[in-house]
Amino acid sequence: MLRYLTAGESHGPGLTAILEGMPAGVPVTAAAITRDLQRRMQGYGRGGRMRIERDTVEIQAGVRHGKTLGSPIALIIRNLDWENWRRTMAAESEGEAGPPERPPVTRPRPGHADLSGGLKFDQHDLRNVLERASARETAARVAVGAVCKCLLQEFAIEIVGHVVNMGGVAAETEGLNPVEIREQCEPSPVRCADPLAARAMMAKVDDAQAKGTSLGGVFEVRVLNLPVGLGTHVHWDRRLDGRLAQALMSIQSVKGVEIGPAFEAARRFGAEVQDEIFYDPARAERSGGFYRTSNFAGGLEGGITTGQPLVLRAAMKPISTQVKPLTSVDVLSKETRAAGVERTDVAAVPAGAVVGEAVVAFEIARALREKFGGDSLEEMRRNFNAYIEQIRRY
Ligand code: EPS
Repeated sequence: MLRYLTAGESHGPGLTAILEGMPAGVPVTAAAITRDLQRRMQGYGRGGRMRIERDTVEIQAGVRHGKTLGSPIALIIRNLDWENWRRTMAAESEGEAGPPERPPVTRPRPGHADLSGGLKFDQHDLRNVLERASARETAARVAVGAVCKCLLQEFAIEIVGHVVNMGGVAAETEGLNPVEIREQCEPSPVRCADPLAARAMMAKVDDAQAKGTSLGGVFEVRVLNLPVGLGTHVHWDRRLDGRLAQALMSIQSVKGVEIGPAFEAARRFGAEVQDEIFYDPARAERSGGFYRTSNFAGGLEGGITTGQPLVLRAAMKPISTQVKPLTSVDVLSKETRAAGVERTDVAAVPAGAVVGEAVVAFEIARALREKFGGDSLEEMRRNFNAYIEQIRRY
């Protein structure tokens, strides 16, 4: 089984991830992982932290001479900001480390994990909660996802994440194919394939910044070239729709997930929103020649891939830290106070799209490993090819 763990605080020495269950022989380079880490750092609306960091990965285990060994893969991303937080975030006692550079955090921010986490873990310095709740942790997930993308690439499966709405400004991407979306969103400062909308989104970011507030939005992740049959209908915790939703929903700030045009389809008659089935053995190699001319299902039926592109959308609420703070209560004095202000981003939806790619890459890689197994890439590939042959003969 493919699984991973991450560890690390936002202003601690760094982030660590361990990914286990990759087959041996998959080409993986630190450069490929670092490329995605740097994509995650970008985006109009990012704050001061991204000017300090230069996220790069160190591969500590599981890869030799550019290929996976089949053993656990350990990845480290160092926090350059750690230098400014050594005493505040020291593992040693205050006596040993010296006085913290910053006072304790006692005024919880509405919307962040500060208060719920402080009460639950019985912590009165809310830094003990917010350091791990911070979206900095997503750098570790992006590193894991980049390794998973290396596996997916061996099966010609591709992933593209892009921003479709920011602060209420909608991108117009009808008529663009995924290759065009990728080409147009990659150089965009807001990772948006519609240049007109991108400009309006940036103006909205400026507006939010001037008002001392933040912006949310919606990003979309598409997965192409999937075979039919990943995931299963037989049990709730192995349905791929459920797993993908959980993966996306667990990204900091995400409050909603949609598969295909789910909320629009819910308003229409059933006959208008199913994907009718056609057959032509010359096309749709990865779905046995069966094909559809629409994709209302977003690439999943019964928790199983259909062979159509996967289309997933996630809604990010505006980041909870407000430069112009909202009302809160000091957890020590219990008096009404303005919420604490931590350094923050105005908007992180473009980064969210990169994190979305990563968590989806992991879930697809996991589903592939479950279906095709194998201890080496070659064994996995044989199993994959035999299956494609099986559905061709179906
Ligand atoms: C982030 C690092 C954080 C924030 C942001 C995302 O760094 P710092 O707190 O030092 O500025 O910029 O996280 C949040 C806004 C949040 O509320 O968690 C990153 O690396 O993506």
